[in-house]
Amino acid sequence: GRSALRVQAVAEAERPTAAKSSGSAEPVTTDITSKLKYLFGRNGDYTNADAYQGTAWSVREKLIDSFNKTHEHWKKEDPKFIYYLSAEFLMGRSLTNTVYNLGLEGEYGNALREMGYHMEKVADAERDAALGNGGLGRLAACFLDSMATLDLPGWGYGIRYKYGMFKQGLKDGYQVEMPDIWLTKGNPWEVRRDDVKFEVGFGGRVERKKVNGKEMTVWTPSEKVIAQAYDNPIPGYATPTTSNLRLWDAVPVHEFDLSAFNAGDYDRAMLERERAEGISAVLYPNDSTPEGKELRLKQQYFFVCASLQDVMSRFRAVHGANWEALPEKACFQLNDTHPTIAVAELMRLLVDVEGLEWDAAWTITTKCLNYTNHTVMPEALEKWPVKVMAKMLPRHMEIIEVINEGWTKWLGVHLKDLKSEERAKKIAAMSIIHANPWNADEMLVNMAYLAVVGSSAVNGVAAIHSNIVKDEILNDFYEIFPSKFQNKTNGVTPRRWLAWCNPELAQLITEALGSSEWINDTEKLAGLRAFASDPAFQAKWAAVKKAKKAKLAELIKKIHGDDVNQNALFDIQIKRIHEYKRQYLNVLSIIWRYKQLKKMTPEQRKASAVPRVCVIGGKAASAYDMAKRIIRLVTAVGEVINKDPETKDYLRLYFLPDYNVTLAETIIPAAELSQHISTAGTEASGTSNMKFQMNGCLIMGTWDGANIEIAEETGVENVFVFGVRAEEINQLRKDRKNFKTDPRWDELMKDIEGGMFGDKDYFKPLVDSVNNMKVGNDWFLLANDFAGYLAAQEEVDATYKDQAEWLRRSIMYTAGSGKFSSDRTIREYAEDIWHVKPARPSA
Ligand code: Z15
Repeated sequence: GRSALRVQAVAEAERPTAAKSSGSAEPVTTDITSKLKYLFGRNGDYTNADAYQGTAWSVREKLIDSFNKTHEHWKKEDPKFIYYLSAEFLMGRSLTNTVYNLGLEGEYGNALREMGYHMEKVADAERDAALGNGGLGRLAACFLDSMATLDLPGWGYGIRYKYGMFKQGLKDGYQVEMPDIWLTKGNPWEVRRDDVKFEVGFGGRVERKKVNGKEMTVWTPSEKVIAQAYDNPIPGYATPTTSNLRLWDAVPVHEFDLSAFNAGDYDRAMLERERAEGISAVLYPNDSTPEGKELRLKQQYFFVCASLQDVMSRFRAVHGANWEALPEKACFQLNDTHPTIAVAELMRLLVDVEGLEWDAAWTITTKCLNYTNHTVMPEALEKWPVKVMAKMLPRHMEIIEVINEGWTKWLGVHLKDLKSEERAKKIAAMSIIHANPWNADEMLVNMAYLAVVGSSAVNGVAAIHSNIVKDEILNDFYEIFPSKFQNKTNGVTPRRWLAWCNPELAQLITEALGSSEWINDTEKLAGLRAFASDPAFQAKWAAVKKAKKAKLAELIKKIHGDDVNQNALFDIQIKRIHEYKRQYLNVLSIIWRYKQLKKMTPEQRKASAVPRVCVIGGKAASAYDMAKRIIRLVTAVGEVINKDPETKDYLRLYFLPDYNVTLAETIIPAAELSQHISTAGTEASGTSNMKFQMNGCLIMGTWDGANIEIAEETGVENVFVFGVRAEEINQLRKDRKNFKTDPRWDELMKDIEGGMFGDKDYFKPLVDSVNNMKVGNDWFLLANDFAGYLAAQEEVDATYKDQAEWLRRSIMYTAGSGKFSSDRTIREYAEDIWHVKPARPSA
């Protein structure tokens, strides 16, 4: 709203180099109406959706000007580039982010107002670019924002999915999935590059041939597609730098198979098109647990192959075939194992296509690549059957076999001091290719092992996670290459996740700190600590939270038709639905709260109950049956408690459907308590925890992922911490059968089983999954953490009753969030792993 403009006006005045605008509306209104006229054939009487299109296509031109300037500069300077390879980029909306990052809110805000529109409502017409599932994809988007803001020469590379993350609806309380048809109205934020196309092959055969007297390997694919580039300019904040996210679309090599078409065989003519387009058609909706579908491997190879060819062709245009120098000009970050086929592809391009010797190519490859691990759960680690890979990528399978031979041979020498039996065991355990532990006949390619062997640096995404990577899942590798392993604690962009989504709070912070420099120097937020106990400041802080809660209440009303008590504690858990994230545990505590309220007299409730509005949101992967049951449990419990006249003033539970980036931008500023309650050692980092922290939301959390570092920065005493520690997990799992459940737990299980929330047959597997104390059951140890969780919830109530203390903590959260800017994370990657330096174009 308006205060965003004021914040921005301050930022703009202080901005060192950003192009400053007069804020005059006239040329902008003319431009917007001209876009509507000539691009859309419209003449006056525009809806908000029209105004969005006109504004977006107008802003696009400023963005492209900035993009062109930046790339001219980078072309001239020829700095080293970082290429962030990721199967997912969860960008969300672009209009306001672009306007604010470019410092154009004066001009565009005024122009729209003059035309009778509000930026906020106009921006609401934009659809999210949802080319990602959750944390990993959104992290990539935050990283692009920070890379551009820090003037780092760097691009993202990924897939232009025609259909992004499915839209989630509810039908009778059950999740329904609908396709995300996001491109139908055109996309002003992309530029198709008709001159940037590469061929990508699949299948076929591999032969040895003499080429110009040299023995070469020649791969003849049986299937080919074209990767067509689309550029998505990424504006930095308070800098003239606009970088790029290049996404590949798959198109057929021949528009139609003409001979088939002529012969009237239309089906066959269409086949090639369908096959090609299928590759970039849809994002797989799995977060953390991959689906081993062949098409997924095809997607991975498709974008990696196109991206590497693209980078190499640009390098060649400047440096010729001097490939030894490639690592001085380019490095690649593998976002999880999804792009790991890059190890084999870079080898293929260097050896088979460029004719380098194997060893020289291997040196270049390992210097150029780095790998980020995002999960330690064994079922989540990608492994492709050798059979599948050999058929789809026969040459790559050969290359991986040769890499593995070299690797295991090297290990044999390196481990020569071990007894031969031990040595053999260790080598088998570290082999990139190994048998499927559940099916000895099937051989698998372990993508994490391939990534580690093929990379210079390997990192985890929070301190505890990086330690688990080193001490457990990749421990054998760590012992051999200790210096390869690093930690890079995740971060989020403070632009989208504080300044732009919560302009009221941003303005208050700017007033208190006397400058808006915190927007790209978040360590300055520490200055808020001085105000944490100041009653006048607390009152202003509370007023902002209240206004944001009112907005969320409006949304709940729109979706569920209910008015909620805006003085209630707003308690939020939004994230992908997964057993390890334990939304189920949250629901159990809500049921317990409900039962306690029911036992109280109206007077007792009035005197002592702390009213709560609980919100849960998140998508379940289409094939994740247990996650879908959890969603149904949430909605079923909500149906009972929200209309119970005895308790509805004190407790509500709402499931907000279709949780996405845009919804998060409304929910997070309104949250007072957020839940990050994964079983210790399972959540690699979490990133929404950082967004909540920035917005002054208190955290209820386990000692897991980045929660730990957030608690350290905020003051552990200000965080509601509960639950077992990661070091205890293995033993607790072994001791399962001796575990005595809490009587309150037993009662709740009986309630659900007995049909208190209906649907008892549907909920039976949920009860069974946690309630049978044998080894392997309740894998995520809900029962172990249950009592501690309820105790922590009581502490929350007691603290909320003391509003001055609650507000003090809230301010301390924002004040302690400086570390969690993705600017800090990216600076660390740039210095410790990428060795890229800022290259800012002149304004
Ligand atoms: C994903 O979103 C994450 C890990 C994965 O392995 C996949 Cl496939 C998807 C998440 C982690 O679960 C989360 O803890 C982390 O904060 C995020 O990646 C970004 O690192």
